[in-house]
Amino acid sequence: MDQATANEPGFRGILAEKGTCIGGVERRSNLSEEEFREEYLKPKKAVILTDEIAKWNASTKWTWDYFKSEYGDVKAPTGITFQPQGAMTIAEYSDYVDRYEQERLTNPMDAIPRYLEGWYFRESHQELLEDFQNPACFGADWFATKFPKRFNPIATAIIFGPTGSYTKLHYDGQSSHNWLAQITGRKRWMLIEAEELTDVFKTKAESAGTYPGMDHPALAKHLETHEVRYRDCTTNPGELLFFPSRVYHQVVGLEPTISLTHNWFNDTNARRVYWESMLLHMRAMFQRTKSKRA
Ligand SMILES: O=C(O)CCC(=O)C(=O)O
Ligand SMILES: [Fe+2]
Repeated sequence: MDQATANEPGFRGILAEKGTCIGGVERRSNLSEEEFREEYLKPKKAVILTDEIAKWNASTKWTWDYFKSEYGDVKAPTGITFQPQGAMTIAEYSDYVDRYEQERLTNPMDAIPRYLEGWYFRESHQELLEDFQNPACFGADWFATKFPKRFNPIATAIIFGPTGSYTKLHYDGQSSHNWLAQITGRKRWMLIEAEELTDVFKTKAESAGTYPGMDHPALAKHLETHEVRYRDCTTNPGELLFFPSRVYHQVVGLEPTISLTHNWFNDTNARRVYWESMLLHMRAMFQRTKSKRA
């Protein structure tokens, strides 16, 4: 199993202390669509692809210096474990990360750093789409091929963070599948199947991270009488992690990192995605009507 080697605020959580680690995540290369489907997608199992990113322009092009020089003026939101901290330009954020890393070396810090948790560039900077491809073994992404365009969450984002930047336990919106490409730096992951936590996080909002992460009192209580099993893995530069719909994940950067994340779906999670998208749409409509009436 991968060993932690750096400052890891995210892993001081109660699950690391009281949960049960059941191993890492398999690394595979050269997977066919059929193999991926049978061995990972259908059994709802995570996998790390080791030979995908090397095929992309992004593997050599997407560096801190590249984004700073070519996209330095672009503004993106920053946050600390989903709490918004305001927008910064990529150049400002890159300088912030440099300073943070300097200070971290001379003055060990407990504070969780600001994280550029998602630059959703897909519509505003379409040229970046040339620098990567959907892994062929995943097959079609139904958000692109079968979903009404106006409801498409367009959930493709570049994430930048320093050592110790951290995303608290959640699973991804609309119960989509996810892949995350580790372009630079390493991240450590804790992955937990939703069934392990159904008695803990009761609402959709809680599952999506609108709660105090592992500090949720229901989790501490649950762990007194139940085993919660998790997987522990590290994504290295050049590796792409797939994890299926409704897998909780908690993530921490072991170094400064650049990652690309994408949410997708197909026949295996279509029902959930359509259902949740409809609920989201109805909720938004209801809010709009309510605010008009107010
Ligand atoms: O990389 C991270 O910190 C979080 C990534 C994540 O939650 C995702 O890609 O769904
Ligand atoms: Fe996520």
